[in-house]
Amino acid sequence: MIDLWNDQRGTFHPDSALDYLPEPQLRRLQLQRLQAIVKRAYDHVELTRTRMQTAGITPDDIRSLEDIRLLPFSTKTDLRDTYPYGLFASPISEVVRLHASSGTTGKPIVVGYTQQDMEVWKNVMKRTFVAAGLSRRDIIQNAFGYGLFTGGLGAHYGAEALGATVIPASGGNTTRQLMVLQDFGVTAICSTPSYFVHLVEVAERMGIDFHKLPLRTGIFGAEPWTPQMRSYIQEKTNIKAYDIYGLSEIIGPGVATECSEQHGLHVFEDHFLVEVVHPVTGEPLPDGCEGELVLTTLSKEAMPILRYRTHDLTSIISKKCSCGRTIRRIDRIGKRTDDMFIIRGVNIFPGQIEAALLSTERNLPHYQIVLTRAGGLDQMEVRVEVTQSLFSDTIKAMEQLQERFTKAIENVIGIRVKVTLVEPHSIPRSEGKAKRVIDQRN
Ligand code: DLL
Repeated sequence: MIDLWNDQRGTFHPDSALDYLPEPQLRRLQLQRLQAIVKRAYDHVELTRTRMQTAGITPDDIRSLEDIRLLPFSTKTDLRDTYPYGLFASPISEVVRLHASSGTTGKPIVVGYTQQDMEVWKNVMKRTFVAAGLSRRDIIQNAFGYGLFTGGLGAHYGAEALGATVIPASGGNTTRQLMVLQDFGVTAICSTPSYFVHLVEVAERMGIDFHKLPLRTGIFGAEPWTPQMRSYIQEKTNIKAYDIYGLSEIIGPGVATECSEQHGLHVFEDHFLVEVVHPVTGEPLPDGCEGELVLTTLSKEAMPILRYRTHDLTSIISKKCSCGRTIRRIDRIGKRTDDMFIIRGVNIFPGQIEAALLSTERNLPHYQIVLTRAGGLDQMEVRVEVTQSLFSDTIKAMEQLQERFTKAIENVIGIRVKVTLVEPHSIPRSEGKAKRVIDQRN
């Protein structure tokens, strides 16, 4: 008998049928949904209506998918300016869930979901797990934080809908996480990649051998991580590590995900319309060109978002994926437009530093980038935590290591920056998103 829950290829699942729609059908569905969502936002969201009126357009002007370019962009500032419910297109009595995401300043942004939005969210997360080869037979430890953050509950409902056994571990309490991991037969784990690396490190100190555990899949996201970090995780723990992407403003996790090919992230295009634009001019860029990801929700009732500037940098991969999915892929997101800092005229992204450090030492260093300002110029220091054994080694060995890191960073960014080796465990660990950059410039 064919097991529709998870066939031998580990990819097909009835709920994933939309991943394989013939392209013309997918585009037709997108256009229908786009027209409906633009009308919904125009009718129910004052800010959208005013913007569209200023631009001289009405929902009737959206006749093709390309017409999306007629619509004005929306940004995080819009969510702040209309805090908390100003972008809602549904009365609060129809909103069954709220989440919030902390911004860099002051108040968080608030996002809402109707019952129908919850169904969509559950469905895209289920498809995310299926793409990673998971089925109802899996035992999933969900170490994304539960609460206002979308990661915990988003993954939870999707995993339950899949029929898998979900352990709502949430983030933190590392010793208990490791107990669960060892004792509950866990086959898959969800967390930020940096928290998983922390788990691995603590497990090592406790003498736990990942190779002896049934764990085989990691679902990681919510922060940028490098291909080097993926290799480190996969080699160290013998699991397959998948990248998943999403953001609260659009739905939470469940916007895009990797499949078994681990080459780019499939966007759930039946629910999210993807564009890549020039980060400065906002002009659309051709497939394959790196630019800012712009997303439009195609089915979100409570909070339809049109042409949202994510600040995340990526490109659209138009080549068909060998997994057979027809929904297009975006490249993994390694940087954001607002991540970048300029040191001595050179544009630098934190991910470049991580890649350089990992190319030097096979054992993953914990690191932090500290930005300061002296004499009007930005300065950067890279603090790298060394392992116990290295730390107790000779001064000469430490100096050599420091020079290796400095050189590796110079090779990547083209300038020499200060590298400081710091004691083991002196860089704070995060239960959720890692804080890689400490900005002391103001
Ligand atoms: O981080 C939603 C999420 C939860 C995604 C769990 C994946 C897994 P926010 O807190 O609103 O939502 O943060 C969204 O995080 O704009 C990216 O800059 C970054 N981000 C999320 N996933 C990835 C990823 C959740 N796979 C912001 N790679 C986004 C790189 C990511 N950056």
